[in-house]
Amino acid sequence: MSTLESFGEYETAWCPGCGNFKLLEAVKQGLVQAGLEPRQVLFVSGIGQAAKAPHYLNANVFNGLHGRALPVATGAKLANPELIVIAESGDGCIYGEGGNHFLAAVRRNIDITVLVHNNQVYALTKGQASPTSDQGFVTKAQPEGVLEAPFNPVEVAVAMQAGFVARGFVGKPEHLAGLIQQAIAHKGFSLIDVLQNCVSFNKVNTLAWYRDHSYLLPETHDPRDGGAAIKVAREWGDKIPLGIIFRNDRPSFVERASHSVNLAKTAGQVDKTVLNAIMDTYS
Ligand SMILES: Cc1ncc(C[n+]2csc(CCOP(=O)(O)OP(=O)(O)O)c2C)c(N)n1
Ligand SMILES: [Mg+2]
Repeated sequence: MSTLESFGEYETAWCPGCGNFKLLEAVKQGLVQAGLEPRQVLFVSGIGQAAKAPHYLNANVFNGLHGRALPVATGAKLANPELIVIAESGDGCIYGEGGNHFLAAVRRNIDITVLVHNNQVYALTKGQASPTSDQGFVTKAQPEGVLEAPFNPVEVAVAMQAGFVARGFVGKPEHLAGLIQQAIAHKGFSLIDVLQNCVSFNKVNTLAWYRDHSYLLPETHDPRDGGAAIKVAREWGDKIPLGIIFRNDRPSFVERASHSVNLAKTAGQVDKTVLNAIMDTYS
C-alpha cells in the first residue's frame, strides 16, 4: 500500500509561497487515496513551472514539448491501457500552445486525467498573459491590459461532453485530493482545472482573491444534469464554482478502439528484425 512517502520529497525550483507546492501535495494525497503505487502511474507534462511538478514526484514521467502533453499522454494510454496516465501542465501549455490537442482529447474521450495548474499567466517566461488571463490584466507584454475575452476551459469541456469536468483550488487541498482521486477513477477524459496562485507574476488573482471569489458547489448540484452544468460552468468573477461540475459515462476511446488497443498490447512481441528493417528505411 502506498503512502505519501512512497511518492518522494524533492528540492524544487519554485518560489516560496507558490501554489504549485499545495497542488503537488494534493496529487500525492489523491494517488494514495486512489490506492496507487508509483509504478502504476505515468505523468506527462509539457513546459512551464507547472510542468516541472512531475519532476518532484516518484512516479513514471515523460516531460515533452510545450503544449504537447496530451498527444503523448494519449499515445501512452493506447500503448498500455493499464497505465494510469495523468497529463499535468499549466494553463498556457494545455489551453494555449496545446489548445487544439485539448479539444481533440475531449472529443476522443481518451481515458486520461488532465490536471491544469491554472495561475492565469505564463509564469516560466516571466509573466505574459495566458488564454485564461482576465480581460484588462496588465503585464509587461500587455501594458494596456489583455484585450481578448478569457478562454473558459470548464465551459468548453462541458459543452463538448467531456467525461468528468471539475475545478479545484490549492487553498482547499483536501477537496482537491478528492477530485484527483475521482478523476482517476473515471473511465474517460477527466479535466481538473485548478485555481492556483503565482506569487511572482499574478498580483491580481492571488490566493486570497481566489478564496474570496470561489465557492464549493452545493450537494444539490447534479453533475449529470448538462443544463445545470453549463450554467455553473459559465460562472466566473465573483462566484467561481469548485467541485465536480459535469460528468457523463459515454464509452472512452480505449473501449471504442479495443481492436487496435489489443494490437498495441502485443506490440512488445513484434519481431525485432522486421521492426529494425522498417526503421532502416528511415535512415
Ligand atoms: C512552442 C513553444 N512556445 C513557447 C515556448 C516558451 N514557453 C515556455 S513555458 C511558456 C509558458 C508557460 O506557461 P504555463 O503553461 O501557464 O505554465 P506556468 O509557468 O505558468 O506554470 C512559454 C510561452 C516554448 N518553450 N515552446
Ligand atoms: Mg500558467
